[in-house]
Amino acid sequence: MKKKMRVMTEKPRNAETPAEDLRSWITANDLFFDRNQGQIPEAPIALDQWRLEVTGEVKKPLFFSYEKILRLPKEIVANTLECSGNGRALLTKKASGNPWTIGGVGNAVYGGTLLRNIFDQTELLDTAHHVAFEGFDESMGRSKIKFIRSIPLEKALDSTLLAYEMNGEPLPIKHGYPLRALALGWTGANCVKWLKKITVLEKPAEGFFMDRVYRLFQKGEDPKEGEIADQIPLKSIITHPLSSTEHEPGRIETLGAAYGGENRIEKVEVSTDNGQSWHLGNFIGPDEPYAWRQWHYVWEVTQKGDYTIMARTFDTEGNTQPMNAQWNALGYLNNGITEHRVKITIR
Ligand SMILES: Nc1nc2c(c(=O)[nH]1)N[C@H]1C(S)=C(S)[C@@H](COP(=O)(O)O)O[C@H]1N2
Ligand SMILES: [Mo]
Repeated sequence: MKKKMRVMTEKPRNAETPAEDLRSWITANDLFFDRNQGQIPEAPIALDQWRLEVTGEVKKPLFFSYEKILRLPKEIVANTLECSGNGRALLTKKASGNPWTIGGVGNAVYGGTLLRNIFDQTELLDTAHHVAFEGFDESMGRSKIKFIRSIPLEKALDSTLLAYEMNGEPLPIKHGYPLRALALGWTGANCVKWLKKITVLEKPAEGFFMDRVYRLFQKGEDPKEGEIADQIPLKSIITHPLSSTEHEPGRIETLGAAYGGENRIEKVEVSTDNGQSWHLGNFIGPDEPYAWRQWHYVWEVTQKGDYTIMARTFDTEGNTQPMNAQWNALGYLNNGITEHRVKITIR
């Protein structure tokens, strides 16, 4: 199945899900996008050797065995995970990084325990403000820079899952076996895989993966001054028809997905005339917090010619997507309507 993925780099492995495989509410584990800064562990770590360390601004540092994690209250949560760089290749002005089109996103049902259940077993000190996660994956280059990321304590206590299952299977190796963090509704970089250590901090973690990347800044600006990419922005993708395809006149089933991180999706509108008129799409499939909504719109087309299809979504607070993405040096969070349009021919 791996063959179907669009591989951008093999070492480290970065590959996107083909658009046609984004038409299902659940993205199958084998088809779920791969995003790695370092090496995917070659073999699953022996569970009796694995430990999760919890340390830092806590009254009592803790160690959890896998067994002990399984004994904590279980939660099953649908979550759409997107890489901050998804859509980068669709930007009209080039930005550096992997050339994701729309397939750096997927939706899965994760089983695990809420991070707050871990902290229930110790006491957070008054100085606790951020929570850092460290994986046991090894970096690729000689740099040996560890993938360490932190999130604010509020997010950690409110809606962060430690996941050990993905779509009914043990978390696959490439997605973080045996345990990963999932800051629900936030971009992938906030969701550390192969978790081994959680450190409660006074201030955000520092280092390459906090300060140089996953921040929004312009060329020439200090990355560290840029805002951290946290929540997944409001966005819609079109998964059928695909760009540069030819179709016959008649009924065309327009398909796509809309998502917005922590925000709930209210409606989707579709345009088949390059944004001049908009029609309400219909939702299909489940409606769960943090998960995308699949939609369709049946388009009756009689005239031959070239068409530009666009989609835009609105959340329950009335927010919508920008017509054009807000460009930044590393091309993060592209949710522009124009950038995600699809051009087809009716012949
Ligand atoms: N330990 C570790 N966790 C990590 C990464 C990594 O390189 N190492 N990459 C992050 C990024 S940038 C993304 S987008 C997601 C991708 O998760 P997935 O491989 O399950 O799709 O994992 C995140 N967690
Ligand atoms: Mo990412």
